[in-house]
Amino acid sequence: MSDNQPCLLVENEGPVRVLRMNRPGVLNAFNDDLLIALGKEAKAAARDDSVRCVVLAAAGRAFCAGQDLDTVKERLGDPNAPELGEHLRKHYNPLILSLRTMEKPVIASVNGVAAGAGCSLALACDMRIAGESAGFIEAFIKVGLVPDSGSTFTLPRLVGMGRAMEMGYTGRKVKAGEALSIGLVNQVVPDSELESATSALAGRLALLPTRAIGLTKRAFNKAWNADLADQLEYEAFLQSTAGKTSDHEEGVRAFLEKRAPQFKGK
Ligand code: T3D
Repeated sequence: MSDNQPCLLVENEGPVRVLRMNRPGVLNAFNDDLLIALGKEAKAAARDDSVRCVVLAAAGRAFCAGQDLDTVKERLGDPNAPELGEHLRKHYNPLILSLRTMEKPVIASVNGVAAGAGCSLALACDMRIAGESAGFIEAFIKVGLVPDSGSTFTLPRLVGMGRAMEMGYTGRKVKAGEALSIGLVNQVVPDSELESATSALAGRLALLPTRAIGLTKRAFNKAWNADLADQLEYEAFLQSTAGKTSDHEEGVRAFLEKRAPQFKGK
């Protein structure tokens, strides 16, 4: 909670579920309440068939400043405090896995700085749309830690190992323009247009064949570690499933009847 406000706001825009982090006074740094709420709502959105796109967004001038360092201060010197690895296993890792495996599109709407695990959270989403004042900081090194919450996995796959190592070693801020040029974000828009541009993108994605998007996500996830023969076989397996969906039938009929398709996500 911040000032008796919920630390996470859950908003529905038709088939789009917006999960908005709401601790603006500390740049939406993660305390346990926020991590638990995000983990719970990510799972709920994944299960809810009426939700066809999920947006992670944030209140105030930043996206998320990573782990709340005030809670870390409380742990310093306390031999009974939860060990960092255990804290990751309990809270961060399940959240990142939920986002990466959820069979619907997940967008990060990055309104300002995304630092440490906040940067990892944005990287775990399927796409990133950023305001001009957004910045990405692998801040872990500044507090003597290693990138976690999936950054060592997602970052080199997005920008290449050399750039990922530079970001991880130095913790320098990559601003929105550079982030776009190196493939870290999909789109940069003026800050004042971030909400409307995010809604437009999410709304478009939510009207597409959601089952096929979910299967596409599975295929891309597996391809990151697969060999070609295995991946070809996996594509064939997934296509058998996609080919049985009503959205596939609707897409083909709409094409032949020269009309816009009405996908239902089934
Ligand atoms: O614990 C585990 O389980 C391990 C997991 C670790 C994962 C991690 O995320 S480690 C990395 C933690 N995050 C950081 O190290 C980032 C710390 N923050 C910053 O470096 C800067 O705040 C930013 C670069 C993000 C933004 O700078 P700036 O100048 O725009 O804002 P600011 O003035 O520094 O911050 C504004 C307020 O937010 C300020 O509070 P105040 O002075 O107004 O009362 C600041 O203390 C607070 N804040 C910012 N980040 C955090 C924070 N408070 C607690 N924890 C934070 N991470």
